[in-house]
Amino acid sequence: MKRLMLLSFVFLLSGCSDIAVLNPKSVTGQEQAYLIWLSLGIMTLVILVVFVLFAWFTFKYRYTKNKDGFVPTDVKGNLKLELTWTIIPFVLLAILAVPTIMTTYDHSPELQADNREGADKEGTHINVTGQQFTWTFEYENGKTVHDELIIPEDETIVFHITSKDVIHSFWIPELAGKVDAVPGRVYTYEIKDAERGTYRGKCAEYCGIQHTNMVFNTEVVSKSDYEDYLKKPDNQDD
Ligand SMILES: [Cu+2]
Repeated sequence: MKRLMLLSFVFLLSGCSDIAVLNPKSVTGQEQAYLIWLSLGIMTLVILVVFVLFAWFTFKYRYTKNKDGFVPTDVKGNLKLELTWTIIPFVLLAILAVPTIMTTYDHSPELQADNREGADKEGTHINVTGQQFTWTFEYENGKTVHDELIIPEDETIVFHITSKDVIHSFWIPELAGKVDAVPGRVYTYEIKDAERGTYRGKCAEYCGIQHTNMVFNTEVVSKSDYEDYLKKPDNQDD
């Protein structure tokens, strides 16, 4: 039975070999993957220390015959130990919090204006609108396209994300983490230096009966191909 459980665990793990989030194709994705590995590293360290101490104490203070009737002396606090187990978690949390907050703010810059036109930041600006059950992408020259996102490689793309109805979530797992698309608000989100390729995008917030079909294709192309693409007419089908 134990072996069976172990085996099924190995099978479960083997499913993890191709996690897009851990194999990112953009600088933004790499920075986010680094945070995942950093937190995993710190958690592993903590769990190892806890488990080793647990095993050691269980063994050391186990019941044996010659401890019969033994009553340990009453200890009233230990400043050194208490300081140690207060300061170490504090330091670990700081190591985790500082890069996480810096990266988060860096990837969601505050701009002078919510909309593409008034934004002060360098890069390619694209308005993203979620609506049951489609994504609309509006480029800098006004070109508007549904469920197909074309972006230039090796550039900073600034998305201005919003929703027309309910909360959706904009997610291209191979390029960057998800961002909520909230009606009445515009969130800015940057994807830096994407590699050329085709990636799946999806809505990552359950938004209604057709939520699963709220997907889009992302194509990262060369800068000249991107310029050519902008000149082509919209593919608006409604
Ligand atoms: Cu959805």
